[in-house]
Amino acid sequence: MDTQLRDVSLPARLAEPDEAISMEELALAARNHGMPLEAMQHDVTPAGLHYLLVHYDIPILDERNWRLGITGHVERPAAWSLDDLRARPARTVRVTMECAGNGRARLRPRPISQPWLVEAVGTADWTGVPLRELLDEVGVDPAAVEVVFTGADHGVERGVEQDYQRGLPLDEALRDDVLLAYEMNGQPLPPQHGYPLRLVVPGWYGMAHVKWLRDISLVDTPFTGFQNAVAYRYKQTADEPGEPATRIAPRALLVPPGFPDFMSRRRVVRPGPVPLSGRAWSGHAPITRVEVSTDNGASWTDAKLDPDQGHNWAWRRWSTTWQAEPGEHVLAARATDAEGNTQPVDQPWNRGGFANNLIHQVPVTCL
Ligand SMILES: Nc1nc2c(c(=O)[nH]1)N[C@H]1C(S)=C(S)[C@@H](COP(=O)(O)O)O[C@H]1N2
Ligand SMILES: [Mo]
Repeated sequence: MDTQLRDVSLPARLAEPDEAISMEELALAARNHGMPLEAMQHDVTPAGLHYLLVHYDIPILDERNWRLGITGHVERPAAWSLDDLRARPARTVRVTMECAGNGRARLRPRPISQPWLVEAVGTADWTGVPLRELLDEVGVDPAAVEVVFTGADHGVERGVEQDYQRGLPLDEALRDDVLLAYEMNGQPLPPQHGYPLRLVVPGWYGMAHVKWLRDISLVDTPFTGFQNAVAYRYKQTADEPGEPATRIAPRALLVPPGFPDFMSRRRVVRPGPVPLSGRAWSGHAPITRVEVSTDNGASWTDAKLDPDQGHNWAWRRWSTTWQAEPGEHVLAARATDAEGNTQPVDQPWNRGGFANNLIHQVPVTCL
């Protein structure tokens, strides 16, 4: 541990073959919870069931002495209180957010980090001020290329002490659905989801949606902070620069059918028609197809898609019926989006365990 704290930019570690989940990984998993998959029955995930990821500690902030400034390469730097932001025209976007590390714990070798299975996802209605309106007001300097968002949380990660910070390319920051959100599902942001204000970048993996915002700054060279330049990059080896993680790869998940065994969580169903449903999403393009297999991937049939929720950034419900027969089965689902992106049958491995959108498989016992 001492070495980890001192050595700058240690690569993330990979588990040895058959190395079990450690107490450190368990400690992360107990703080950073996933969404129970049965919650996919809701269009909008109730806030307490939305997945949670916090790198350091949840900062305790009070909006009465909180202000947000926009500085750097702008013509008229400015700052706002939360009331100032609330007084402006509000916009709400329904967004499916997923952690880039979702699926990591299933990879072999396993990257040692928050050990997500598949439940690091949730959908919320985020309400706030379009970032673009504030940028127009301060006047973006033509030299600016990225917007850097700084959170009020502070920690050390692989030897680098830091505030949680992310840079976002200016063209993405200027999209009209990128929000500075002060409400989640019609309520003030809960402390763990970024109170009093967070960034929402629809379609991008979770790491871009900076919580507990305390500063926004425009820069004239790409940001080289840890979360952009070291973490959240697709790398096969520790010393290559890698490509940045950005948009969410398509994924379909099943609401676990029937009922679970307490310890193994294996699913149990009775023979006969079993309704199957779930959700599918992609940060690249709308979902156009979900296929379901009830024979461990040997054959696939199209599921019925509900109408999408009126935009590209919230998950889409799918459903079908399975005629279950006594025995052991493996159910699976796979999503395809309008750009033809789909889910692989082989793990898309990288050292950080990012964007592992392997097909979801659910073993089921039919009694
Ligand atoms: N300030 C700050 N913002 C943050 C994080 C963080 O640790 N600190 N974690 C990021 C990551 S990795 C994810 S996946 C999402 C999780 O958002 P949620 O906890 O609201 O679901 O927040 C992002 N924003
Ligand atoms: Mo994440």
